[in-house]
Amino acid sequence: MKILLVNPPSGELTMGLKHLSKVEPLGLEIIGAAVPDHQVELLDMELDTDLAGTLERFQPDIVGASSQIVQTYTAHQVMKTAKDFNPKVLTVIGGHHATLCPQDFNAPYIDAIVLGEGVPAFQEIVERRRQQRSFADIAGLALPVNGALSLTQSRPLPRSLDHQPFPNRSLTAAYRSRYYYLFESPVASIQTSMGCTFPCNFCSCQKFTGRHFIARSPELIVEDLSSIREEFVLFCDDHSFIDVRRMEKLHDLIRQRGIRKHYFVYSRADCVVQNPELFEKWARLGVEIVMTGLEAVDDGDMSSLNKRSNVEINERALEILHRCGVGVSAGFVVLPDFTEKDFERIDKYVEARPVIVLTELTPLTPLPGTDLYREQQDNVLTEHREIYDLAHFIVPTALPQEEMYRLLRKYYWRVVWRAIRRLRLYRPRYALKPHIFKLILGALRVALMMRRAHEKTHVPVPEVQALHPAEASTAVS
Ligand code: B12
Repeated sequence: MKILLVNPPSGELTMGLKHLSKVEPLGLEIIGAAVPDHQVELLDMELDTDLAGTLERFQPDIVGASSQIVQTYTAHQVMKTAKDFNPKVLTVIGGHHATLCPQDFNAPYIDAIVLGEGVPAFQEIVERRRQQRSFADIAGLALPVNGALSLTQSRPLPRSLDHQPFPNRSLTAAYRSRYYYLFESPVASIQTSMGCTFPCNFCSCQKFTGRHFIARSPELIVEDLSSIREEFVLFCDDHSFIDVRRMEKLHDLIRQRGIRKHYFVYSRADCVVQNPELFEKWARLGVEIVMTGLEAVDDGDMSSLNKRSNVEINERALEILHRCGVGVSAGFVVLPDFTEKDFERIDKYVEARPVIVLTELTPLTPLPGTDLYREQQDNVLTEHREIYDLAHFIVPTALPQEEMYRLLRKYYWRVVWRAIRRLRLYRPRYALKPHIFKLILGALRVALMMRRAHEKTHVPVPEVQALHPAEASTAVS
């Protein structure tokens, strides 16, 4: 059979990271690799929007799309276009937002919604389709039937990710030279684990796996890594370092294999503090930047997020990473009651700590499916999924929204200049990358969008959404 996998573009109203990075759709590369007996193509609509032409040329039997929240409506468009093109095409949606909020995809032109890690369910769907049999007894699906969603029996979480095939990176061969992540290009992604066991109330990743950490064996990761041609590798995990012994072993295997690459990884600050030697070793192995949610510069703000960490821990983590010669990309949550004083405090904090090369200022965003969404559901200003991009203010703020975006712009410019200064000191090779022009244009675009961002919460929600109002779903278990 012919299977077309589509990464829908993020929505037009979406701003932020989408203008500063383009990264391979790793989930779809894994899904594509899981059905090796079939002819698979991957259309990354972030870089090629010709869906109609691809359908016409390839004539697929199955169209599968992925879904982050900001892709909700474009994913609908992909599914609808495929069905309109040929009603016999089987349309399947999977991915992060479809898992947390399947009701957002309850539409007559969507045949199946895959919940959670998608490999076995997709293999079964393809096999049943080949045999022209029903999907009703495939576990872990939501099936739109006569306007309602019918859930099949739940699929137990996998114990590890070792059942997954290696991603088929040849599916994105045509795009690879255009992928970049902030100041790095070309870039490849790898997944070494999924999920996080901590209960931060704003995070949707822990909900995706019901607060379980699901790991891939170091031996398999090294095998996958050794097939990657790009020098810079982004770890697409929620918290790579949660299992310290696994990361020790992975480190040792990478060293033994003589793999020399540069890495961008995620870790909680408390994990750095508990394992300084491990981070020293990984720094020597090639970790350039550790991305960590510091979240706040005072403990009161931190505890409101159920982060189970504190400012003292952040401080010690920064010292350790500084000593290791690793840069930090620090995320801070912009709370709804912030005034300019709070932005200024974060800015001063960052200015005084040269190890922080990048800063993210993220408006508190109740992502559907999280505990925060449940708490704030009656308070959200809009259900428009395109602006649930961690860059818009979704809940009412103490200051007028226009003022909040002005402050966000003002302090983001400081972030940009500081990043340029610090990266030149820290990692001089970054300054020379040719895709820097894309980054500059992206940053200007975001700055322009932020000027009008306060108006976006009033944009009417597209009909697909209005028909199926979202309520938070529980994690798949
Ligand atoms: C790498 C990454 C990015 C990359 C882009 C990756 C890409 N090509 O789409 C960059 C850095 C550009 C990025 C940007 C953004 N991201 Co991002 N990103 C991630 C991250 C860290 C890893 C994604 C990944 O590769 N995972 C590994 C792959 C293997 O898993 P997967 O994609 O989920 O696929 C599996 C299943 O979902 C399923 N599946 C997926 N698709 C399909 C399709 C079918 C047909 C089937 C059957 C199954 C299936 O099977 C796959 C194999 O198991 C996740 C965190 C996370 N836990 O996922 C956040 C995450 C996805 N990002 C998120 C967000 C909010 C954003 C941004 C809006 C803003 C921001 N500040 O990050 C922007 C906008 C992105 C856009 N589309 O425009 C949120 C999404 C929340 C949500 N509810 O949807 C996440 C979950 C992080 C979070 N903070 O909560 N991101």
